[in-house]
Amino acid sequence: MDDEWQSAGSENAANAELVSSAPVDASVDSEESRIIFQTKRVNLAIAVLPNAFDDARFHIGGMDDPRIITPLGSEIVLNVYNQDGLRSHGWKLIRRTPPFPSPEKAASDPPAFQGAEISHIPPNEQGTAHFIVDQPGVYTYICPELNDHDIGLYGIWEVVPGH
Ligand SMILES: [Cu+2]
Repeated sequence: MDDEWQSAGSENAANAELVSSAPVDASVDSEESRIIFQTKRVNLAIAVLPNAFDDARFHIGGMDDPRIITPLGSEIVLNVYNQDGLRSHGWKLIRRTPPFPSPEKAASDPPAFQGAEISHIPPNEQGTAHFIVDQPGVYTYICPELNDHDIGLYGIWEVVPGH
């Protein structure tokens, strides 16, 4: 555990680079703030970055809370790096889309797909989720931890039938 802590600095720098560049096998449309995957194996690195006023954002492919588009049936491997040094965060994909009736309601929704959830990531730690998007539709990725902020932290995830 001690070794892990000591290397956390350089690891975080490498992770920062990972989330600033375009994911493999995806096209990044920064004007529309969206990332479009063409293949059915999706590897996605997400950083949670702190904002002022106790807020945070999901940083992906150099964008904040972008729309993510994946083909139906894709197998997703997601790594979430909590780079907020003060607060715990999490990640969850839900069926509900904004506007949300209340942050609590959205946070307590079940994950849209089995495994599409990382409930608790302490400061400077990371979590992994592995799931298959086997139903087309429009979903929302959120932070389910409400101790520190409102539901401002979210983005849209679209699952589209293959071409
Ligand atoms: Cu959070």
